[in-house]
Amino acid sequence: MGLVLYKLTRFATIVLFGLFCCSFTSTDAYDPLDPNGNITIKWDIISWTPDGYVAVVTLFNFQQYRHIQAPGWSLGWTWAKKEVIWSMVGGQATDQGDCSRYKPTPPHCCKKTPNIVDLLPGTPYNQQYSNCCKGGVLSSLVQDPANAAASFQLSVGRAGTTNKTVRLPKNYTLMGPGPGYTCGAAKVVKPTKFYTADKRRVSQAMMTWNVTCTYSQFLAQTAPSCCVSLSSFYNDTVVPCPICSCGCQNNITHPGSCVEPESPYLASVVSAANKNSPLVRCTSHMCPIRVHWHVKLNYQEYWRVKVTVTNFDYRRNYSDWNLVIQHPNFDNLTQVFSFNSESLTPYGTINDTAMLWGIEFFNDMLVQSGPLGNVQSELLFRKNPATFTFDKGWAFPRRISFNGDICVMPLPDAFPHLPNAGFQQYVSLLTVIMISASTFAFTYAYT
Ligand SMILES: *[C@@H]1O[C@H](CO)[C@@H](O)[C@H](O)[C@H]1NC(C)=O
Ligand SMILES: *[C@@H]1O[C@H](CO)[C@@H](O)[C@H](O)[C@H]1NC(C)=O
Ligand SMILES: *[C@@H]1O[C@H](CO)[C@@H](O)[C@H](O)[C@H]1NC(C)=O
Ligand SMILES: *[C@@H]1O[C@H](CO)[C@@H](O)[C@H](O)[C@H]1NC(C)=O
Ligand SMILES: *[C@@H]1O[C@H](CO)[C@@H](O)[C@H](O)[C@H]1NC(C)=O
Ligand SMILES: *[C@@H]1O[C@H](CO)[C@@H](O)[C@H](O)[C@H]1NC(C)=O
Ligand SMILES: *[C@@H]1O[C@H](CO)[C@@H](O)[C@H](O)[C@H]1NC(C)=O
Ligand SMILES: *[C@@H]1O[C@H](CO)[C@@H](O)[C@H](O)[C@H]1NC(C)=O
Ligand SMILES: CC(=O)N[C@H]1CO[C@H](CO)[C@@H](O)[C@@H]1O
Repeated sequence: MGLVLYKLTRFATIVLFGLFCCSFTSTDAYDPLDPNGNITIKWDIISWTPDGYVAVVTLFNFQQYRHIQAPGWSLGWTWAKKEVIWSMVGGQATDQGDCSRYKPTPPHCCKKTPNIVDLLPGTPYNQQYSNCCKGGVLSSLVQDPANAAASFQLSVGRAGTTNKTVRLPKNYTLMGPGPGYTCGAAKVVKPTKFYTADKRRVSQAMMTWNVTCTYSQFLAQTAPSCCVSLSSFYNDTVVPCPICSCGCQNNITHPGSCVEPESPYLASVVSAANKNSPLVRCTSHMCPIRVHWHVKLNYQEYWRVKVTVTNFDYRRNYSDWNLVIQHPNFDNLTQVFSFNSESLTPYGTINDTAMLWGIEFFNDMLVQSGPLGNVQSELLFRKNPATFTFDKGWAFPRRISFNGDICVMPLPDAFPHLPNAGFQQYVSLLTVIMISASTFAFTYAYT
């Protein structure tokens, strides 16, 4: 009877865990941890010119934890009429297009579908615009709100010269830097008001429109780029990342898709021409990033976890990396020793997710694979006696993402378990039911 009940609850937990994880890997643009996350692009016409207007375009990253890393964003659109860009500051079109019919000075860009990128740091002052020139890098709202916006200014010709004759550009595209963002149609909104620094004068844009872009990992069509491994003080087993989490080693179809650390060719391959493509160390998971969660210590009122993020890519440094981790005990996170942390609470009542990121100049840069290619920190949680247990893998995270991409987890069945798990069924039955119930509540709330 006891055994049957035990098996039933165990089965239920596994099923619910399954539901739980699948509700997260769902492929639509909606992110339950960041339901309002978007990048909003705002155009403010600040003055009219004889043949068009001068506009300031600003990208705001309203996403909690997804940032845009090097080589940065690029923004494209389709002009509605025969507009040209006479000049730009704080950004540039990647392709001038055919400007042969303009003299004496050709426009900056004559393409019907211009594609704009940010300028690089160190751009001369006369080509800068406020918030520009960061090489297209945009921080996330939680990690660095001051650097979550970028702007450039452009002077548009052959366009309307009143708010009745201007046609809004269509078909906005945003790369960040890869695919994944879809942009909606531009919408005219109330003109932006600009205040002087002393707030004693306000001016306003001639006309303003907004475009909202949202991210979907499905559209990005990237293979997973990160996986999770687990261990604990109470069981010697180290549960590795699932095999082929991010792809399989395949010498036949992809020779050279990874490199062995002892390989005599390592140095030459790493410095080879194609520096932008990843080059991962050969592992069974083939991921560029592995997050290891080790349940380290058990105190009377607290317990302690060590989190290590390892970079297996020989060609890539991750600046301003971030982790988002979900575990029910994050409502009582007491101390994070060497990362920054902030709780992400999309639903006020469920406080189970935290964002962790590096400390500036200390470990905000996760350098390329090698002896220094990792960052680590310990987390101290206060136990809530009603829910705390080492049983049934409770101490392990429910979900982890690195830089906004979900990491592949081992199956709950493989989690290290207490040596005498089978004999604790009566003691832990209530706990199991509570976990199942709360898991169910999460599943319900998040789908
Ligand atoms: C974009 O994000 C902002 C800030 O979170 C939010 O106010 C706005 O409603 C969002 N826009 C859309 C279309 O979701
Ligand atoms: C255009 O300007 C007029 C007068 O300032 C204003 O009433 C109208 O709402 C504006 N239209 C748009 C689309 O901004
Ligand atoms: C917008 O882009 C889509 C796909 O690239 C294309 O089919 C469509 O014709 C474009 N619309 C305009 C107005 O350019
Ligand atoms: C337009 O975008 C700006 C800046 O992102 C935002 O403050 C404003 O609320 C947006 N307006 C609408 C109607 O979404
Ligand atoms: C790939 O090649 C290396 C070296 O030639 C070999 O050690 C390794 O076992 C091979 N891996 C597979 C999956 O065949
Ligand atoms: C990564 O950073 C280290 C230390 O700052 C630097 O030596 C190395 O060249 C960088 N590697 C890449 C691929 O950018
Ligand atoms: C969530 O938990 C963290 C860590 O204990 C705490 O700092 C934060 O205030 C909590 N947030 C809410 C909305 O309860
Ligand atoms: C440790 O956990 C593994 C499951 O990952 C299990 O197979 C093994 O029996 C456990 N070890 C002990 C000593 O119970
Ligand atoms: C033991 C303990 O501190 N429990 C607290 C955990 O967090 C929840 C919600 O923040 C509190 O209600 C508990 O008292």
